[in-house]
Amino acid sequence: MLDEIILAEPRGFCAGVDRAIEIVERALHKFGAPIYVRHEIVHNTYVVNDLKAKGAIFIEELDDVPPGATLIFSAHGVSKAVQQEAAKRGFHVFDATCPLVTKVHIEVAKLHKEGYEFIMIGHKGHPEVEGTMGQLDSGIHLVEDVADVARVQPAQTEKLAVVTQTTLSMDDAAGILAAVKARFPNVREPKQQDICYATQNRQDAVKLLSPQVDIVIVVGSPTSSNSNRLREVAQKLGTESYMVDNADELKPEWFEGKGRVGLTAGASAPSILVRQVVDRIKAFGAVSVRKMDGIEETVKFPLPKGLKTDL
Ligand code: 2E4
Ligand code: SF4
Repeated sequence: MLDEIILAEPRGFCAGVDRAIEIVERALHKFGAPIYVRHEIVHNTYVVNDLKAKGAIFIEELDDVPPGATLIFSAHGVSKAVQQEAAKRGFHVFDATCPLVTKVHIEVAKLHKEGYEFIMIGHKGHPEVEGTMGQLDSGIHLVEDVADVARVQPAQTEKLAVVTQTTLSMDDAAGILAAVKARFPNVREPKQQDICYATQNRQDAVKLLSPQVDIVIVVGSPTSSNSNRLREVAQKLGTESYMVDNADELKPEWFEGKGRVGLTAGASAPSILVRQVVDRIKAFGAVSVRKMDGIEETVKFPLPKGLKTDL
């Protein structure tokens, strides 16, 4: 019989997502609609639809942005080529790239000047990977798994550094990094690893939660890397786990024969969706809701110049 819902702590919005959404909202308020956004500001259907309704237009190609428009880069970051093209076309640009992604970009630029080549651990085709790899014309080699590490062919191995996507599985990344270090023993690692605090905290919370429950539900959109990783963390611990974009995707049969339900949300999933999911699981029979103990996040990033004044 369905009994308790246990909420992972922390879950949901991180500081980078808070900031990115606020940049779009403030730009809409200050300059009026339309505001163009390159790529989904964060990978969440609800967030994107909400901003569309307020006057944001989401595009992938700068060709689709009219002259003189205000353009915002998504939280995942952009390549140098996109940055330069936007400047050349004279758009009024605000950069909503998460500062923790920008930190990786800066590290790449700095080490490149010192003559380094890079192994990047990440998922091919993800916009953050395209943005980070696009900080240089060449010299960043992408590895997605341990098998890729055996295949990668840097031009030299004296000056080789590792960078990663910010939202990887901590455990998968550790395994791939070990393979990189085994093949290239003098590879340089980031002082503080690139997987961000929010990714780590949400995965750690799911690790604590999973053994206490019969099923884990992750609120997140299919394109969200960090949300997918949360579902995998629970699954790898042997707990049945599903990711849903909204409450309507919950299937009653998932909860048959289950007692406790663990619930978390990716860094891009708003709390309103979590509340709706809680209500739906209660309608299926859950009787109580409890928050897990967990660390409190206090990270906050400043807004860009030009959007700081109060709404
Ligand atoms: C930028 C960097 O990267 P992911 O697919 O997890 O992005 P999402 O938009 O779901 O989450 C916010 C975000 C943005 C995370 N890291
Ligand atoms: Fe930034 Fe991490 Fe949030 Fe991504 S998940 S937006 S890197 S704080």
